[in-house]
Amino acid sequence: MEQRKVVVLTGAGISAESGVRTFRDNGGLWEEHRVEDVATPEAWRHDADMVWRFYQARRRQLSEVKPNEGHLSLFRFQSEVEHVTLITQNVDDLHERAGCTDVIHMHGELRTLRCEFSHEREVRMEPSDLSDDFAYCTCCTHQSRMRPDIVWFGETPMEMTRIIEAVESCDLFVVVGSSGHVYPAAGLVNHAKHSGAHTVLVNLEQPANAEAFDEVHLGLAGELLPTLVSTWLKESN
Ligand code: BV8
Repeated sequence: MEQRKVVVLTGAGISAESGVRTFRDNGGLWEEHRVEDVATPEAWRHDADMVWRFYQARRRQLSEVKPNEGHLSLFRFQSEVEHVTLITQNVDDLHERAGCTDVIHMHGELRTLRCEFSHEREVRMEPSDLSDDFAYCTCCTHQSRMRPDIVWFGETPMEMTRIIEAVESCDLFVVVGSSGHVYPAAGLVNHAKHSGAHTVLVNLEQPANAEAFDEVHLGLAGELLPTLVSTWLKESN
């Protein structure tokens, strides 16, 4: 039997049990900041220092958190089934640290910074890169300031062509830990359904786009995913 093609899309909820704050839960990241004050190009133009400090604090936090059972279950899934495309809205590196490869970070990454002049990106996680002072590129003759390598509101998500291709050709589409508020990520389930995929949601509570899913599992990703992945592995092999 031809192996199933699987796409998994994760959101902040899969990193919550690792101690990475989500966006819209109580105590979430956005509670201290209005989204439009921080995660937009306008905010960067208006008050780069404040935006920089917001992201530097989250970049420094990466060394304090580690993958949880949810990340490790998805690694097991990706390592045992040939066609698993892992797309994440998250900007942390916990999927990679759990062993996953070729992770599509559609909203960017905290590990890398982007030169404002050349738009080249490089991993910059040395201690000297993590202070509240701006970082400067190594690609230009006259060093340019670097910006967070993050997709802000109003900016185009990364690798959308590849994402749409994968979502429209998969048999199983799984979303883990997302509130379904942010587009185009929250609309990917509709592309999957339209193409005939079976759609599954694993989330702590009903998200905004719950009605789009064939199957809904409410609970903690770290508790639900180990069993669900075992079920999906049996179905796939
Ligand atoms: C774009 C930056 C054009 C990085 C982020 C009006 C209507 C509809 C759309 C729009 C509109 N006006 C503007 C838009 C577009 C806009 C948008 O969607 N706005 C929303 C707010 C209305 N989108 C954009 O601007 C995007 N760009 O549209 O460009 C385009 C379109 C198509 C093709 C080409 C071009 C850019 C969006 C990216 C913005 N950047 N982040 C950063 O700072 O981190 S978005 C931000 O929210 C994060 O990246 C995060 O990924 C994303 C979504 O949040 P979630 O991951 O879902 O997290 P959240 O806290 O919301 O939910 C967590 C969930 O987990 C909860 O449900 C909770 O119950 C659950 N949970 C918690 N703990 C657990 C758990 N589940 C399981 N286990 C647990 N333990």
